[in-house]
Amino acid sequence: MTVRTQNGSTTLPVACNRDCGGGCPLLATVEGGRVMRIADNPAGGPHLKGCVRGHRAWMQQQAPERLTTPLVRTGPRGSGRFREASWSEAVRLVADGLGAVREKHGDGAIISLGGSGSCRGVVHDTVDLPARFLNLIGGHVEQTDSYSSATSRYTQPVVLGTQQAGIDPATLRDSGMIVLWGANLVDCIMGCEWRARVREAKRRGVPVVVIDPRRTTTARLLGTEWLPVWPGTDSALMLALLHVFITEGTVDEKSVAAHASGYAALRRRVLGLDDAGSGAGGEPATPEWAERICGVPAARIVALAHEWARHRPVALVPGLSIQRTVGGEEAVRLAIALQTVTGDLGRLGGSSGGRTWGGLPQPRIAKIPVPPAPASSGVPANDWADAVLRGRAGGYPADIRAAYNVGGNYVVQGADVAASIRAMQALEFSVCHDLFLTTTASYCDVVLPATHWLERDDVVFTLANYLLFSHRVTAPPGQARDDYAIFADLAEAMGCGHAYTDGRDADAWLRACVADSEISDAEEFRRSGIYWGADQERVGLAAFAADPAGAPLATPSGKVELSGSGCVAAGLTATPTARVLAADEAFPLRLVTPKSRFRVHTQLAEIPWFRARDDRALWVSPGDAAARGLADGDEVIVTSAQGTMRLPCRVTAQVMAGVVSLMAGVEPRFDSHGVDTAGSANVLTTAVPTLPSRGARLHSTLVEVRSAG
Ligand SMILES: Nc1nc2c(c(=O)[nH]1)N[C@H]1C(S)=C(S)[C@@H](COP(=O)(O)OP(=O)(O)OC[C@H]3O[C@@H](n4cnc5c(=O)[nH]c(N)nc54)[C@H](O)[C@@H]3O)O[C@H]1N2
Ligand SMILES: Nc1nc2c(c(=O)[nH]1)N[C@H]1C(S)=C(S)[C@@H](COP(=O)(O)OP(=O)(O)OC[C@H]3O[C@@H](n4cnc5c(=O)[nH]c(N)nc54)[C@H](O)[C@@H]3O)O[C@H]1N2
Ligand SMILES: [Mo]
Repeated sequence: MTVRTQNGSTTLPVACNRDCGGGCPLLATVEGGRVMRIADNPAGGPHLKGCVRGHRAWMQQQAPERLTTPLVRTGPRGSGRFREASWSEAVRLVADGLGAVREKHGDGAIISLGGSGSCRGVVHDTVDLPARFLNLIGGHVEQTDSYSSATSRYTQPVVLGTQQAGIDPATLRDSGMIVLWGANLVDCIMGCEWRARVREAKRRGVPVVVIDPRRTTTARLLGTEWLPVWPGTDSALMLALLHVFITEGTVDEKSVAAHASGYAALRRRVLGLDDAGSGAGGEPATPEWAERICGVPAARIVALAHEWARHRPVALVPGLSIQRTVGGEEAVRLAIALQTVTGDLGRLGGSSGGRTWGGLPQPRIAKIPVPPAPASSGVPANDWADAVLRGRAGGYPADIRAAYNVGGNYVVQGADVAASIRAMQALEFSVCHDLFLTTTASYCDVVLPATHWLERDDVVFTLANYLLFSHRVTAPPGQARDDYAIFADLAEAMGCGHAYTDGRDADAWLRACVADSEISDAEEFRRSGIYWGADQERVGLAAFAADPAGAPLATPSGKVELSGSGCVAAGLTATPTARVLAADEAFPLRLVTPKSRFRVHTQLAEIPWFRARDDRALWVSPGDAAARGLADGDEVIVTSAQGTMRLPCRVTAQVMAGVVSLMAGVEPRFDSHGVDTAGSANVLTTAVPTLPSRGARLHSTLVEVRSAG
C-alpha cells in the first residue's frame, strides 16, 4: 500500500515494535526495496516524535551481522562455533530436541526465555508466539513477570486494586509541577508524547524536578531542577516529604478520609509515634533523618516539599527504575501515598503516583491468542537462572531441562552473568530465534534467523490511546523468517501444525485481528498508519477520585491502602517503611545500570553509528575519583560480590557522590582471569530479588572501584 511516490521512492508508515514502548509513528522511505530513511509520520501530530533508535532502525535491519541461515552448534556452549544448516534440518533438530526433553522429563521441563525483542505486535509478538507454540506441545515454564516492572506490578494492585492508574501525557497541560522520579524520558522514551508535553509545561513556567542519581539528558533538557538521590533510597526521601506535608498542614485531611485507608497508621509512623518508626528505632522520618539515608540535604527536601505544596496539582511521574531496587515495593507504595495525601490522585494535572505508562487501556484490538496449557507453571523472569540451576529442590515448580529463547538476550541482560552462564551450561537443550548471534544465542544448540520489524506487516501497540500500523517495507536477508512462520513449521513437525496456525498465515491473522477491533476503517488505518482512541486526556482513577463511595477501588477497603492488613496479606509491612540499600565498607559505592539512549538493551550496540556515540565508561564523581586517585579516562577495576570488570572511567559531576553508573546492555568479554573487559553491567549485579515481589534489583548493587594501574 503506497502512500506517496516520488522519484521512484515509496513512503510507508512503520512503527518500532520495540521494548522502549515509544509507540513512535514513523515513515519509511524505500527505494529499490531498500529502506533509505525513516522520519516521523506527520499523522502523529506535533507531539509524537521518534528517536534515533527508530530513525536509524534501518541500520539494524541492514546490518551485515544479521543471521541469514539456521545455525547448529559445533563447538562448546558459548564458543560461538556453529555450522550452517538448512531450515528442514534445523526444524527437525529442534523438534527432536524438545521431544527428547519431554519424553525424558515430562511436559513442562521447558522454560521460555526472553520476549522483549518485539513485544508490541498484534501478531509478531516475541512473548505470545513462543507461548502459543509451547502450550500446544504440552506446556512450559513461563515467566510470570518481567525484569521491567515486576515490583510495581506486584505492589500497585495491593495499594490501588488495579494496574490501570496512569495518565495520558496531554494531561500535563493542567499540571502545576512535574516530578520525574527516576524517569529518564528523553533517553528511555516510554511513550513518545511525554517529552513534548513536559517541554511545553517547562516553557509555561512549570517547575520540572528530576530526581535521579545522575544528571540525565532529561534533567538537562526538560528539568528545571536536578535533585540527586542515592539509588535504592527513594522511600526515605518520600517518607521525609510526607513528614513535611503532615507537620506543615499540607495534607488534605478530608480528601484523605474519603479516599484512603490506613492514613492514621502511616501518619504515626512518619511522625515516629510508633514503636517501629519509619526507620529503625522509632525515629520520626524527618528530613534530617532522610538526609543520612538518601543523600539529599534536609534543606532541599523541605524546599521540595514547599514547592510541591505551592504548585499543585503535581504530576508525579515515576520511572521503573525506582522499583528495580531492593525495597522497591516501598517506593511504589510511597509514591502513591504522596499523591493521595496531597489530593492529586485521579485529579486532572495530577497522577496516581503509580506506573504512568501502560497504565491505561489501549484501543481494543484482538491479538494472536495464547491457548491455555495443560502443564504450565511460572517463574519470575529475575529468577530464571536460579530456577534452572536449582529446580524443584530450590522451591521452583519444575526441574527445567530446556530453554526456548525468543526475543531476549538474558545471559547479558539478566542479573548475575556468571549464574546465567552456569544455567545455560546446565541445560540439556536450548534453542534461540534472533536476528544476531548474541551471547545468549552462542550458548544455544540451534539458532534460527528471525526477521526485523521492518520486514513484517503488523499493528503495534503503544502505551497510550492509539495504535500504529507498521508496513512490511523490505525483504528479510537470506533465509531469515518470521517467528510465526518458524513456529508454524515446528508445530507441523511436532504434530500440531493446524492447532498453531488455525489455517492462517501471519497476514491472515493480522487481518482477523484488525477485523476484531474497534477500528472501523481498516484501509484508512493502513494508509495513515495511526488509529486514535477516543480520549487522549485520560486520568487514571478519575472516577474514584471524584466519587470514592460510588466508584470504589478493588481493594479490601475500596480505598487507597496506605497501610493495613491488605498490605500484610501481600507480604508487605503494614505501613510503608524505608527499606533501602545501604553501602558498606567493602563496597562503599552504589552502582546504577541505566539504559543508554543509543541501545535497546543489548540491541544496536555493535552498529557502527550507534557504537561511535555510545558511552561505555564507568561514571565516577569527582570526589570519589579523587579519593581513589583516579583521573578521567583511567582504567579501573570494579568489584562487587558477584564479579569483577576492568574498564575506563569517566570522571564527571553528572553523577552524584557515592554513586557510580554504567549503562546496561554491553555483551561481556572475559579475560583468562574471568574479568570482564567490555563493561557488561550484569557481571556485577545480583539476582537476589526484592521481596515479596521477587522483582529484579538491578539498580541496587554495591561496588568498589580502584585504579587498574
Ligand atoms: N534507550 C532505551 N530506552 C528504553 C529501553 C532501552 O533499552 N533503551 N528499555 C525500555 C524498558 S524495557 C524499560 S523497562 C524502560 C525502563 O525504564 P527505567 O527503569 O525507568 O530506566 P532506567 O534507565 O533503568 O532508569 C531510569 C533512570 O533512573 C535512574 N535511577 C536508577 N536507580 C534509581 C533509584 O533508585 N532512584 C532514582 N530516583 N533514580 C534511579 C537512572 O540513573 C536513570 O537515569 O525503558 C524503556 N526505554
Ligand atoms: N543491569 C541492568 N540490566 C537490565 C536492566 C537494567 O536496568 N540494568 N533492565 C532490564 C529490563 S527493564 C529489561 S526489559 C531486560 C531486557 O533484556 P532482553 O529482553 O534480553 O533485551 P535485549 O538485549 O534487547 O534482547 C532482545 C533480543 O531480541 C532480539 N529480537 C528483536 N526483535 C526480534 C524478533 O522479532 N524476533 C526475535 N526472535 N528476536 C528479536 C534482539 O536482536 C535481541 O537480541 O533487561 C534487563 N536488564
Ligand atoms: Mo524493561
